Amino acid sequence: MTDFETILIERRERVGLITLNRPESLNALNTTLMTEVVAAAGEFDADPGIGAIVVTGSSRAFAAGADIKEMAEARYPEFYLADWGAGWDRFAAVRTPTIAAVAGYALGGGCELALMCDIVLAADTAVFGQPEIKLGTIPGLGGSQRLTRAVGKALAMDLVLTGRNMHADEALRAGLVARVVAADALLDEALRTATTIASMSLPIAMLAKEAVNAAFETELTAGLRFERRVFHSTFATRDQKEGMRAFIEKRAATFTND
Ligand code: CO8
Repeated sequence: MTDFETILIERRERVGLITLNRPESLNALNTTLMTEVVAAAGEFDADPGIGAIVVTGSSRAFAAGADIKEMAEARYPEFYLADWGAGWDRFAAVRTPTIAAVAGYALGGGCELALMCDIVLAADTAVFGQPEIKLGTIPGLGGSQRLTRAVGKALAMDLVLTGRNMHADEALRAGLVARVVAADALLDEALRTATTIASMSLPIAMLAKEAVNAAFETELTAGLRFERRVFHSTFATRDQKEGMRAFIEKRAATFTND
């Protein structure tokens, strides 16, 4: 895999690990980092040997937001013409299941990057927030959209309008986070969860992800119909046969992504 400047990449058996690595700026999301995360996630996504992707930061910060120093003097026409930030859509569109392992600050674009992932696991040190309003701007990578769908209007408005921080326990209660663990157990927990997901049939996991995501984009009747069609389609795979036969024969299933 390509050498990167702002991230570290590892492959742990069937799990791809992306570690944001700009410690001097608390992993602020600059254009290079965006390009590199999108490239690394794209390479993992194209590799059927990878069944889940974990994105993490440091113990101090998952990411403290978009890089304020990079964008401070930008003006509307250049941002608009470049459709600045749109590259992150390619990360959000990755089909392989993704897990954000969040310790420390996940603010602004950092919180939004976590929300682009399928599962957010948090250390008890994690702090989430959308402080953009304090900088004279608003969230631009999903903080008004994915956050609102994750936690509801009341809390999203509270966070986006006051710019206050939310600790891990509140994020757990609000439904932004799936699980909170001790900080020193975070990466192990994320890798364990990713390994579990990666032990499933990859095409079935991708279909499951697509079906859950459809709940955010369709009304209920269309979503239920989509789910049923996808459920039916799983019966076209050998992995469905293997999974059900293994259950009946009281043995562990061996999936082949077929
Ligand atoms: N951008 C650039 N540099 C940063 C950022 C950032 N977001 N956050 C921290 N840094 C830098 C600091 O400037 C400092 O650098 P230096 O040592 O050179 O001064 C270094 O990281 C360490 O930071 P602090 O000294 O401030 O560390 P503290 O422990 O005192 O404070 C905080 C930590 C509370 C996290 C503090 O750094 C902070 O408030 N950071 C900014 C948080 C923020 O406002 N984030 C939102 C940014 S805007 C955004 O994310 C918009 C996303 C939408 C993108 C739209 C695309 C279309």
